[in-house]
Amino acid sequence: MKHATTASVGLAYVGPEALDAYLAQFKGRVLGVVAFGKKPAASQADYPATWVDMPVLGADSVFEVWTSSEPVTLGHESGIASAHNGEVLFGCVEVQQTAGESVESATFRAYSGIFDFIDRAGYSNLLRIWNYFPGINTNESGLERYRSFNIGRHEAFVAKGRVIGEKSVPAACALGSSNGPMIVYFLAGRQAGRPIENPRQTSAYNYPEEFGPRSPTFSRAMLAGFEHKLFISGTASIVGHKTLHAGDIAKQTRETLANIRALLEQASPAVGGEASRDLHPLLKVYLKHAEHLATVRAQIAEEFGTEVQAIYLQADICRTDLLLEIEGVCTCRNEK
Ligand code: 3EB
Repeated sequence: MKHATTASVGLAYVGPEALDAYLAQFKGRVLGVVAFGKKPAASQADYPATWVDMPVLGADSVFEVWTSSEPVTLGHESGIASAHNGEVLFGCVEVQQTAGESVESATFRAYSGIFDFIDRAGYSNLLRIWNYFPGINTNESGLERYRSFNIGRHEAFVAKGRVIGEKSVPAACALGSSNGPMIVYFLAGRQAGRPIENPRQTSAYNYPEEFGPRSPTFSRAMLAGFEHKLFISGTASIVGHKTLHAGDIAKQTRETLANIRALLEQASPAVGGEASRDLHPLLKVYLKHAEHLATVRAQIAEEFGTEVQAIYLQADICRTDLLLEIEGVCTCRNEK
């Protein structure tokens, strides 16, 4: 791949004690900050910032910090706080479900607003999107909230002229938070990325109807041009379209890591043939049960080494038989 790109994007998971110093290094170049765990003190942040009410395992809180190699331009419109650097735009939005409103409708509103905004801003390619909302497995008016979310998301893609399929669905994840509004944040590019599917798994947009009236709209991974970032979607113990190893955390972890390994293998020719074992993803691990932390941490260290950077959060997963989900971000240094 050849890239005319100059601006690049950085990611770090930073503890509260180190946050101020870290941000000071990136003055004017912070794309966005997402807090997890304990609610952060109100700040007059001059960058997009949001908070997800989701417990961090082994710490009170952690901050996901997206930075830019170039100065960013800030924006705030249609409820979307944003920052962009000429190559990529970070945006975040808090979505309030109004009284009597379905998750489907709130999601449709949020996604339609995001598509309108990124189209106007000139960053029309959604690359990676994170979705967090409470009660993801709860039934509401006869439908699970995750399934209702999937309908609203799908309908917004269609309404805003996005073709659903290989070329134009972002990498994503959707997890259950403890409380609060739906939080959606995203990275969008001036250039399209390259979506990557997993040969071990049915593409999510082709899931059979037993998983809901509308399929989830995401790719398994997305390779973006700016400094060769590989965004690995939330990945779980699914082979084909079926959940495997219900009730067994060790086996689900092994299967999930096999899926991530398969995605790294798929991506490696596209990143200049960098061997998959040379790709070191930063990981964000969601566990349904806090008591599984030690088991999962040990298996991740076995797969990626003890130096692996990973944060652990406690979340509901979108299928009730899944005990964990893992997402990742890799920076691939080789160029072709
Ligand atoms: C799966 O593979 C597990 O709905 O955006 C993973 C990543 C999952 C993203 C989403 C859901 C989503 O189907 C769940």
